[in-house]
Amino acid sequence: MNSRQRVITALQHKEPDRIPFDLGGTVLTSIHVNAYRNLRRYLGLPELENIGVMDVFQQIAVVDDDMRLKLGCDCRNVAPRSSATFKIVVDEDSMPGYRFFYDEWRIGWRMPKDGGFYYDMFDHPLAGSTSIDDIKQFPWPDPVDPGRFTGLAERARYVAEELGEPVILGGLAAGFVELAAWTRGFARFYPDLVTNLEWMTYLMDTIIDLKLAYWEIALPMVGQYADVVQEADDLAGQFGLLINPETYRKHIKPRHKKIMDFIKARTDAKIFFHSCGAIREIIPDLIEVGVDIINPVQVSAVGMESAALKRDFGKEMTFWGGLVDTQGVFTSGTPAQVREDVRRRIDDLGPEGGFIAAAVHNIQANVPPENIMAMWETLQEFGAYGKGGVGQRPAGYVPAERHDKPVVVSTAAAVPGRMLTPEEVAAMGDAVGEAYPELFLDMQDAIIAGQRAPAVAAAKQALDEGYDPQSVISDGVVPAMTIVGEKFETAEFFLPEMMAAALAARGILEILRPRLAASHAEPVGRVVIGTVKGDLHDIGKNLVAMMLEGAGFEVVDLGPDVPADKFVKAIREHQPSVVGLSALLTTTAPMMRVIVNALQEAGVRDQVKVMVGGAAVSAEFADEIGADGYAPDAGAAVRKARELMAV
Ligand code: B1M
Repeated sequence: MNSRQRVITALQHKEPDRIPFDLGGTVLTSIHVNAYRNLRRYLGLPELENIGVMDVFQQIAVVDDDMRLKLGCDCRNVAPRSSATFKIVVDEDSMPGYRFFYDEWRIGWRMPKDGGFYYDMFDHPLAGSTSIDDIKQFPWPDPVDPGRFTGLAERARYVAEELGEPVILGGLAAGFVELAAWTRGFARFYPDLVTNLEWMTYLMDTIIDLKLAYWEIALPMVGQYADVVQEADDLAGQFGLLINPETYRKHIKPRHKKIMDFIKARTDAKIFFHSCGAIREIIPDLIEVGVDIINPVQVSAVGMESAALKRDFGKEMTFWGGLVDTQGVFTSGTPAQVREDVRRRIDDLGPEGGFIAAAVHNIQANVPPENIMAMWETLQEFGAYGKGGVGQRPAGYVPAERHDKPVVVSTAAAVPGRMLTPEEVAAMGDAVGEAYPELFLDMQDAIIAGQRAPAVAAAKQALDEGYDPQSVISDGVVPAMTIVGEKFETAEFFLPEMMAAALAARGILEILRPRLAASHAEPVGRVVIGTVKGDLHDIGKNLVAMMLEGAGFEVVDLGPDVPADKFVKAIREHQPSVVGLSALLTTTAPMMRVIVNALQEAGVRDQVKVMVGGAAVSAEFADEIGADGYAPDAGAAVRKARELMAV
């Protein structure tokens, strides 16, 4: 059985000779250049002067043939080339501390020269756009530029016929939701789904047209050789979907269906769909629109337990990924723990085919080669089908111990979901004190609904009527944002609703700020916050900052990618009570320890409480690095900051 037959059999939900293994078959199942270099050394493969880069943005390696042979990699990527008219030019000089470039979508990407692992977005071309004309006039890339298709058909034939490997056909670019978020910027994209929907859907449809134009040429060109076709869209975070499932079903799913139908009408290839995070809730929707394969199967996210996924969706969905918990044992465990985890995933996902083994997402820069080989060796040992193989354990077999990263889910009580009416408040008598005036209830409702203009208008009216700025905060913004936080924690609100509300609250705070300064009103406390060096994930950190502001804290936001010395400087300059550190990556969480130590060395540690949060950290980790507190989400962060202030 060659690799192509092995993969095709698994995709048909049948058992091949062994579970197919993917390293380097897609830009989402490969390995960071640093980890690749270490692995080559560890395996005694020749040092390469230049490691080929398969994807500049993520800095992932081309897996060379000697490595492919050694590890028996079954999958190979056949991707379009870049257009004939566009070439990435990296500028090493114009931005202090960074090297950067613009891609053909006019998105700016940069990487710190010192210690950077990836290129990250810093400039979003449609961030300032207000009209649909901007979208119409935007210089979009040409999806059918002949340069993209040069040699594509021949490469596909060669891979399938000469190499006997499956053809995994790459798309034009990322998914339409992702590209909309990247061209608009995350900070605008999510609220736009609530408050600027017409503009946003126009943008999404424009991007879809480009994608379809590409598939229109690529699919017939590759023809019968295409085994798998890739699409993507990051729809979830650690704890659940990033957008409300109803919003997904109303505005995103029909568009996904349009793309999948278009592809299915032109090829028999299976559709591979990448979405990070906790997507369980919409897996039935993905099946319905025609997705055959999901990746990366983020087994440590909520609801993504591997055995349950297989039980519930294994007949229709192939799992491509999920071989090892990359947010836990793969990076920080021992090889023995990796073995146990991998063996368990083989048992969970392997039976009856429908499983292509790959780490969850690209192997990150700091994964030790010993752990990579422990993953691979375990797959060799237990990944064969047939007698004594996958799912056929000898009598007395004890399933591997579970090493899932502990996930803290909020236990906050459910809230009524709306403000009490003045009558209801009055009926409660002394129990709740005075009822909010009608105007404040309107202000709260507007904030909760993410309507910035009416929220700000109500705040202005309150000031005109003689209310002081402090009471606009304490009786308007704070109660509204408390409800918003609770709705987010109880999964009634998702990122778009939460960010729209936070922007409305921010609008009010902007008009209050000069008045508060003039009246010398004291904030509840001051927080310096930032995402740690090397980490560009700032959506969660921004939410935490907005919620803290909404709760009356003064927030000094240092942004993403913040080194230790910048935190020290900010503490000296702003004298905060709390310093907040956020990290989403297992490669950057250790930076928190560096920062805590740096505060100690600089003699400012005793002046502040350190609060940490983000998907890469936990309460145990906070204890371990000597932080004072951990919060799992934005609402909890406000409570924790208050608690730390009170101590
Ligand atoms: Co990236 N990414 N990403 N990503 N990304 C993750 C984190 C990942 C888990 C996906 C996966 O494996 N399937 C993975 C990390 C794996 C690991 O560490 N082992 C990953 C990776 C690998 C990467 C890249 C390397 C490659 C890639 O492109 N995927 C690259 C690295 C970039 C870099 O940082 N240098 C990268 C890039 C990106 C985008 C730029 C595309 C985008 C970020 C955009 C941005 O933030 N401006 C992105 C996204 C969106 C994600 C996922 C899908 C979602 C993250 C998110 O925004 N969640 C994520 C999957 C996941 O989380 N499972 C993933 C929503 C947000 C509201 O939640 O940030 O957790 P969160 O914040 C919460 C809480 O954590 C908490 O409160 C917030 C609100 O409730 N919290 C705090 C956060 N900070 C806090 C601080 C506190 C207290 C609470 O006190 C101070």
